Amino acid sequence: MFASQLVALAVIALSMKGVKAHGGVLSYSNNGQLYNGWAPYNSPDGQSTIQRPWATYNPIQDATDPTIACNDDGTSPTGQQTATVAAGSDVTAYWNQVWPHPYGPMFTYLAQCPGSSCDGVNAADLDWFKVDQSGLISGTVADGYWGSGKMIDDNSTWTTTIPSSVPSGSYLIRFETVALHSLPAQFYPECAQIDITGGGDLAPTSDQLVKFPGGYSNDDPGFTVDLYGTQAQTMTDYPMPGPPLYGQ
Ligand SMILES: *[C@@H]1O[C@H](CO)[C@@H](O)[C@H](O)[C@H]1NC(C)=O
Ligand SMILES: [Cu+2]
Repeated sequence: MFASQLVALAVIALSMKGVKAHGGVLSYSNNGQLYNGWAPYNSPDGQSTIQRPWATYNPIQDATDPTIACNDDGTSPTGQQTATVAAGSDVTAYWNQVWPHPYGPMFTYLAQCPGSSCDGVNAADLDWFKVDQSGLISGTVADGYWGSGKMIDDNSTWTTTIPSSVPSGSYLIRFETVALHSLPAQFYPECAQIDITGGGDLAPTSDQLVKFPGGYSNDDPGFTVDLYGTQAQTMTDYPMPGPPLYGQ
């Protein structure tokens, strides 16, 4: 995609939404059921959703930001709900349309909560493991096809299969898109509460577990890559940030 098309997309998003060309995960689906997300610009009173509250459409631009786990302070409101999700099933996250940033990776993380519910659990206290990622799919870092480009092509959605090997229990699921068209990188993470049923017995290993903040650094090559530099024009390997993928 060319810069002029990017600008055109941004202008469309701007005029349609009346807000900046940013955003986040607005809803989810699993097994044919749609779950509305948190509405960050509405009053928190009476909101009841599986999503953890989040603060703003603006990106986080510090990989060690205290809100990098879920784009908020990590706590749940009184109306917090939890979706029951079967291990092995697909969870889809819907970003606002049309997502304007086609250059950058996609990630999905899970974190198990210590008790029988994630209610009230601070997302920054949890140990997260990565269950899905998509970086540079084809082409070069300069103008290739990225996970976030695929997300846009898929109706601004990303679908992750909950591994059937994951132990049953209460989890936060963290969908994230990272935009690299300007630096510092733009992080867009949001989280939802799910109870995974019918799971397996493969716990993540210690090297697969990270805290947020903690799992990312502002020096990670995958977050400092310059799309407009000479090197990017021949670079076809994108260094995936974060811990190694679960189950491999
Ligand atoms: C695309 O996503 C929107 C929500 O953002 C949804 O209302 C619509 O049904 C989706 N379209 C298709 C073809 O799935
Ligand atoms: Cu944006």
